[in-house]
Amino acid sequence: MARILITSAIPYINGIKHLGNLVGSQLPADLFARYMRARGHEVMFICATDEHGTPAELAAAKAGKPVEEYCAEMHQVQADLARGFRLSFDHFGRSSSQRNHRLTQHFAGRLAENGLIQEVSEKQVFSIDDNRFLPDRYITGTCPNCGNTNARGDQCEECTKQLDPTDLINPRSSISGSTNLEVRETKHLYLRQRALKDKLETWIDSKTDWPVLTTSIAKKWLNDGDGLQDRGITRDLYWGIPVKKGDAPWPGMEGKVFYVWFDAPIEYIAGTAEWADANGLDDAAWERWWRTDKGASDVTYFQFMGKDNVPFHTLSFPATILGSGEPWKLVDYLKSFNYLNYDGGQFSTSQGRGVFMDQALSILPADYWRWWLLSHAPESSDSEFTWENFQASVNKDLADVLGNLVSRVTKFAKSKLGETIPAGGTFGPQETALIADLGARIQVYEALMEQMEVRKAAAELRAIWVIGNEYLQSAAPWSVVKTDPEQAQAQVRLALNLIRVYAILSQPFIPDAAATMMAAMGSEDWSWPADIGAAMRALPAGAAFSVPENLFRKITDEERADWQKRFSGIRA
Ligand code: B3M
Ligand code: ZN
Repeated sequence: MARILITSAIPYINGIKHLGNLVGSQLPADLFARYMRARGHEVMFICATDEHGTPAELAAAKAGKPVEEYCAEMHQVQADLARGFRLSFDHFGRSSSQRNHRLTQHFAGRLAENGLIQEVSEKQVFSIDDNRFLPDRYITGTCPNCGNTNARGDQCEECTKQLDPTDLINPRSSISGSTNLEVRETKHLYLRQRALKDKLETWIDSKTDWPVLTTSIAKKWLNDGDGLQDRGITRDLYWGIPVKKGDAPWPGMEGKVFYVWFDAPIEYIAGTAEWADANGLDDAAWERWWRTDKGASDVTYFQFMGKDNVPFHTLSFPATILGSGEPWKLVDYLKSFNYLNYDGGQFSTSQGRGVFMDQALSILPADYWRWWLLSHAPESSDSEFTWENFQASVNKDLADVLGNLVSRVTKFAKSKLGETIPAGGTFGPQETALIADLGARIQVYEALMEQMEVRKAAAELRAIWVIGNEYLQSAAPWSVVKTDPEQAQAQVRLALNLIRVYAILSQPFIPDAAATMMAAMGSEDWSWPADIGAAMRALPAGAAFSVPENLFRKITDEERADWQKRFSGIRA
């Protein structure tokens, strides 16, 4: 049994996430966490809301609420939606927690002791009309790297380059749109990433098994232009973690807060500490996941995120960890995703374009979305959500292939052989062949799940469902029952066992349907079918089973057209 730490990029607090956000981090992380638990490993799966910085302040101002109140409310909304999508976090924390305050201040203190913090008196953009500094997202302009005219002061989302507000061409205030800006002097802390370049490079070079998408982005920014840049880690903002050196005040930095991207990844650690607190456990309980001197040396750590988050996780956060000089766990494997597009354009939170998590659950249960999103995860390239494709996948994969098998088998068994697992007959060559085929395919499925090849794993799972249908089609117990009732009993017994095995294999993708299938088979035995021959004989003859409610319904053409229209515009 291995110990597996999994974190998903923590979603910004500013509003409900769209399906593109979901499939880029939280959902595949959940798939992996569920699979690893199903294999009997000890899993710690952490996510949180990212509550600081300009996104939070801007959204709270727009909602007309104090930022603390806005964050508390939105955290609850996001936590409820996560539950709705069956995201199985061990803890869903808040980056504004006291745990994160203390840890962030601790890391800053350590970095300062190690000579890796520089106090810089620098020029920042000040908006005369807004009467304030414009850090990060408070400023918009043209990216000097790729020409995107809507780049924000901290990063260009088009080309992923990390930026400083003063890098932008034709800058304007994100609050008022004003271009009446001037540059003023203010003091800030810089993390001396340059001094850590060699360490970072050696570490990244050691990650030979990382996906190309991840390492290419990391290398690009490591060697960009004149190399890795030192980064400002403080801001002139009200909302955030006050700048302190550990527990001590930081002279000259009064009234300033840490930059959101400095404290956000530290929340992965703080979130685990919040988990311990919430469960009445001591510090040792979370430290054994994070401190290699306190038990974490046998932990394997996986991160999941969209590609725009990769530079922060391959350079900035590791710089914090390495620079601390303390034995904190570094990521072992970083799985990143491209973008999911929406019906001929982009999903966009700022423009309200696409389908958002609350809207999705209001029209169909979580499993329908989980299946489509995961089976179309934007891995090797961007992918696109269209309503036609969604309808086709749900109707074919879920309703025709899996749902139909379950309902056909259980209904036939009940009407012809009664409501218990039939005892008669023995498995013949056809059954033996199916079991062998299943065993081979399950091995492929396991390998793909372990490699986090999400789309390919979904395709393999679907293939596993298909061979069950093919078996039924050719075995045809509904005909055999007339001539050889014993043989029909063996066939049905096999098919009912198959439903249980499908529940176990499918659970990471479609947990609700899997639970329904398992309950219908009258079993609670979720143990992984490592020995498929035994697993296909697991249900005791004579035990009761039931016919489940229809597992999946089909999406009609009218519904598809209706939703397409309803979600074509811009969310109010
Ligand atoms: N909140 C960006 C995002 O939601 C950011 C991720 C933080 S991960 C530490 O895409
Ligand atoms: Zn750019």
